Amino acid sequence: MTVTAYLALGSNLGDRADQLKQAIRKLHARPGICIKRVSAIYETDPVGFVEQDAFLNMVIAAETSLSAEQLLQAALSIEQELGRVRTVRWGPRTLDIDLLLYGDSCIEQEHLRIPHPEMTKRAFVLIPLQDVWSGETLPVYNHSISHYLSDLPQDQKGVRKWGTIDWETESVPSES
Ligand code: PH2
Ligand code: MG
Ligand code: MG
Repeated sequence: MTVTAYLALGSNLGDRADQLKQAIRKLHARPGICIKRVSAIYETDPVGFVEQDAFLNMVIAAETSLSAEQLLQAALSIEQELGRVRTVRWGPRTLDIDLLLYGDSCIEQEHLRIPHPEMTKRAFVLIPLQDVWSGETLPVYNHSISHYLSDLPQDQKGVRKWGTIDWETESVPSES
């Protein structure tokens, strides 16, 4: 049995676009994870801890035979492989991978909450999610993406299209 999961990627330290690309390639290379759709890349003003550089954010849709917990572990280990060091909460990071949706599951565990509890408040998630979302209302939340976007104050948008990523055809950066 496979499930469609949606993951949010973000980076604001180092070679941001390359780290996003490597993250997608590493996810796709894992057994049980198949990347189906990727959004455009957006440059976004930092939210929360604002004294940091702009992020690149995107959202990907993956088909997976992994459990949500296994998918989370895969995401965390890829964050580590790409040099993530956790210092300031919400602070600068080479790569952040957040699980947004896992089919229409609702999961409430200490380290794993799905749907992501903040996703409908963040334009840097909702705008790229629109690129890859094929449904109508979001599971559990039960409203459309545009409903939540129109609820956000204008000054919280701060999301500009930056480019697109060609993760399938470019060669894998060497890992020596
Ligand atoms: N991630 C955060 C905190 N703030 N701001 C933007 N623009 N993009 C992010 O991915 C982001 C953030 C915590 O994960
Ligand atoms: Mg995050
Ligand atoms: Mg995270």
